[in-house]
Amino acid sequence: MITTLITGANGEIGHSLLETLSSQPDRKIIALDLAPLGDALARHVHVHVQGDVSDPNVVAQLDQHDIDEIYHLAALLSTSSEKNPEGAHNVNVNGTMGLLMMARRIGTRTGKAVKFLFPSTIAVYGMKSIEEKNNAGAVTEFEHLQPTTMYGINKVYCEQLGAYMSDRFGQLTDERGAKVLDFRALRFPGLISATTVPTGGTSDYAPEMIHAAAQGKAYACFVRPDARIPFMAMPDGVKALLDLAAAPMENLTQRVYNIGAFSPSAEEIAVKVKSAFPSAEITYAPHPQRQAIVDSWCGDVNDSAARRDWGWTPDFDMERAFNEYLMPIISQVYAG
Ligand code: AKB
Repeated sequence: MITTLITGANGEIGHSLLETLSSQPDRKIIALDLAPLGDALARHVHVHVQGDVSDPNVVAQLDQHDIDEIYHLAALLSTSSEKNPEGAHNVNVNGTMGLLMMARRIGTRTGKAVKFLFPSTIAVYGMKSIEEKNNAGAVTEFEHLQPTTMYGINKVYCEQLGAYMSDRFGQLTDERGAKVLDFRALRFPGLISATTVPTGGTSDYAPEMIHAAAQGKAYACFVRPDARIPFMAMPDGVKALLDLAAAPMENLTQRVYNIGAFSPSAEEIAVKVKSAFPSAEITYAPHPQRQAIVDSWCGDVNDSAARRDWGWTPDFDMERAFNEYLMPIISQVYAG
């Protein structure tokens, strides 16, 4: 039996991950979220803790379980974090630190390394100008790490915190010399789900545009037509988390991995949306702050380390994401 904790279980990735994990045998799932879980999610979960990940009382409740792996998805996304930087720091940094300490305690108690899967983001990159962004091309994990947002700063720090705790602190303080914490991070692009719409992110214009068109609603895109960042279909995001979790430790040459799928401009997304929904009404009303955030993120990622170390390859390029995942499912969602 594998005991798995999912924080932020009610969020977009949480929904898809829970559905996928629940079909696997011998899994005890503990879900943490601020909000109650809907009936559809609750039936996949063995223990539901409702509360804030940065609350020590909540962590104390979770600590009672001998957890084998943690998918720490709870976070304030980029636009929400700009509006509430202190709250973002509390959830994104203090919440992560509390869970890392808990993982270390559990690993020490059980004598087994707790796997800690951390979704990081392309928000860790910080391009100073469009020229720098265009010249950078597909960035590796180690360049342009000067984020301009609270969220990006929180995430790049927690990547390093997790790596440090895992490589040094986790081992040195365990009397048996055993490894007690196994931290692994993925830098996610903007994720697009057919069944849920994100809130509080800055890559939200792509899913918002698609879901608006599917409902016959007009959409004013909050970035310029030429804005370009990497995106990925949600099933590939979940696959990446599970594949990284399953990779043998000895194959991993780094703690943090880029993963890529496709990198369209907002206009290229709009063209695809209009070909699927010919009556879609899409206009552009760039929001200065949100546009600046998207301009600061990379236009593409180099994910060759993930491909080499744990066999990462996306199932969905843009064509397949639209034709075989988004369009068939989204039409059903709104028809229902
Ligand atoms: C956001 O827009 O904040 C997120 C992200 C790219 O990490 N979707």
